[in-house]
Amino acid sequence: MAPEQEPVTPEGSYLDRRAIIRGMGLGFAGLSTLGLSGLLRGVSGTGEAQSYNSDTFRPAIGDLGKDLFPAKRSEKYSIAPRTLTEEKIASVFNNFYEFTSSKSGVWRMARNFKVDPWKIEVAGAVEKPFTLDFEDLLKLAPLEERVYRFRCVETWAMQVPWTGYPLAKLIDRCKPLGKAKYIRFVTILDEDRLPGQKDKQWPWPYFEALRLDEARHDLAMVCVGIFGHGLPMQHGAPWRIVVPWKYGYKSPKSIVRIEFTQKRPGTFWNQALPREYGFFSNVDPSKPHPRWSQAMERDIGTGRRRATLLYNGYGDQVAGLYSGTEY
Ligand SMILES: Nc1nc2c(c(=O)[nH]1)N[C@H]1C(S)=C(S)[C@@H](COP(=O)(O)O)O[C@H]1N2
Ligand SMILES: [Mo]
Repeated sequence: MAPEQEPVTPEGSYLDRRAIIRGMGLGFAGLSTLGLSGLLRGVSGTGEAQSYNSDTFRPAIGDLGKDLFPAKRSEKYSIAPRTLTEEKIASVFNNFYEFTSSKSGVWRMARNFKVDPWKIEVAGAVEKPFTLDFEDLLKLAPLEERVYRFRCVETWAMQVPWTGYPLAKLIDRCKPLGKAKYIRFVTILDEDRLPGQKDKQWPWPYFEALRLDEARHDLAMVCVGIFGHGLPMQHGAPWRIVVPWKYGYKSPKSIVRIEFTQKRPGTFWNQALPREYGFFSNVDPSKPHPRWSQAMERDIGTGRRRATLLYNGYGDQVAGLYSGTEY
């Protein structure tokens, strides 16, 4: 099958016909047949005039913490022999259902979203619940840049430089009690500003969770930037989680609440489509999704297909988390 003929199967229900059709028209097919220039001219299918320019990836936090970017790149995490995905590709191809299920439509809808002020509540099994300002979170630990592989369950993949620090630093700041076994993330709920949340087939707000030992793994990141600057809204401003050995939906965007729990929390995609999405969701080429194979993936930058790597290539570092456990 020629690359431009291969549809992207959406994470969401196959009943979501509009997204499937749009995904086919403006997903990989759009990138390869229209070319990027088509997207740059703002080919949206909706007649909108907004077009791609430097505003497209403007940090949604504005000048806040500007002196912290770009952060020094860590040499510890190589993606060789792969190469970086270009920003102009990654910033116009997003999953952010709060805006729209159309991957090519998120950036346009998200560009004027205000993320100031932004508070983060810390609750559950902690010494003392408290609230953090985004600025406190931004300055909680030194920022570094890490280039990671990133793999969506829908089979598209990219390699991008994320800016942030280990999630373990934030967990320490939260002072979870010894009985805490999981960390839960809840993302923003604002139906007036997030039109996708009017779609009641999904259990808003978006929520995700990790086992605490997974969350404390050095690879798991608090992410406040991408491509050397603060996050633009389409990537989950003002902050998100990045967990590179799991499918992309385990990396929640635009978080407003963190909770520590003893019992395993539910997750958005598991609640929406329990037969399709589980809790651990580690990248695994041998475990097909009920609607498609996971053996291969497609790089959104090169358009090329390649074999999916177990744990997205991070097995040496993370496989030990799952030996003899419930996974
Ligand atoms: N709040 C929120 N976070 C989210 C999602 C979402 O729809 N809402 N989509 C997830 C999915 S399915 C993927 S693949 C990644 C995509 O991240 P990117 O758009 O920055 O590449 O974000 C994840 N985080
Ligand atoms: Mo995804």
